[in-house]
Amino acid sequence: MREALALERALREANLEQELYLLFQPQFDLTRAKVVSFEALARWQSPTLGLVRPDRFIRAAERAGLIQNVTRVLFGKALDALYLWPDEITISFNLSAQDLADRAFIFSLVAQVTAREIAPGRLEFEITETAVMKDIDAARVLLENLSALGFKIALDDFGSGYSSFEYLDQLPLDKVKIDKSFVRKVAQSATSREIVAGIIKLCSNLDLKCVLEGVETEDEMRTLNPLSPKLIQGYLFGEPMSQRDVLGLLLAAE
Ligand code: G
Ligand code: G
Ligand code: G
Ligand code: MN
Ligand code: NA
Repeated sequence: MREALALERALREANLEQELYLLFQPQFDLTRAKVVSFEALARWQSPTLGLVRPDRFIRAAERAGLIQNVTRVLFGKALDALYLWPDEITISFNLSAQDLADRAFIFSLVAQVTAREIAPGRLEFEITETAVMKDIDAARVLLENLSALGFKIALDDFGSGYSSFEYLDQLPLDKVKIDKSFVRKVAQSATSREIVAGIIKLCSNLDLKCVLEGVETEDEMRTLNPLSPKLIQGYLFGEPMSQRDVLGLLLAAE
């Protein structure tokens, strides 16, 4: 509790523009053998607390009523990064439950994209089931608006928590990201293997892209290969990296 309050206080006093930054993790297309996208992953370098991970400070920001400031700053940085990437490379940006609950706020992000003349199709919003669960009708309408504008929508952490197939049916999704806990279990469990194979097949039938998250080793990749995955995000293909490293990687791939 004390720690949580300390976190909120440090966040209130933070210079967000200076202390927040993004790392970018590649999504690799196995069939084309190249990186096609990066997920933006937030970091907070606090002068008092050191490096804080997003699973701690995003929730703290929500409690402190600061999440919109945090998201606005991060989104600006995501657009800065994207601006320097080749047109065919896209970026995924995570939205929190509170971000998604405020329609006007989401449209202020859209306005940032429009003002900078960035094609909406280069941006994918990652949402989680917990974020849409509270009011699925409101979430659906908002996501349909974003989708109609050309933005892509990905359902994150699929298979964990309160996963429901209803979301696949109700939401205008472009992509499903299979939670890394599944990839971890595939080597040990025939059941997990069948579940992952089933989700990949289902996505294919529904015309949804499907990303396997958290692939760390060649061994895991060998176990996964028979399931014909197309998109991978995991340490084996690249850890979250700085914009400088992204640009180096993209240049080397040309
Ligand atoms: O990169 P890392 O493993 O520390 O990320 C932990 C969690 O934080 C992930 O579930 C990710 O979705 C979330 N996260 C990372 N960056 C952001 C962000 O910019 N906004 C929000 N809302 N969540 C983020
Ligand atoms: O597109 P325009 O002619 O307004 O760009 C003017 C200058 O500002 C260009 O040199 C361009 O590099 C820079 N610029 C415009 N928008 C962005 C952006 O979103 N991110 C970054 N990093 N630079 C931008
Ligand atoms: O938003 P989401 O929860 O999907 O964020 C992805 C998280 O997973 C990030 O925090 C990222 O650092 C982490 N991650 C990405 N690839 C791997 C991996 O191969 N192994 C593990 N353990 N974590 C990963
Ligand atoms: Mn994510
Ligand atoms: Na995930």
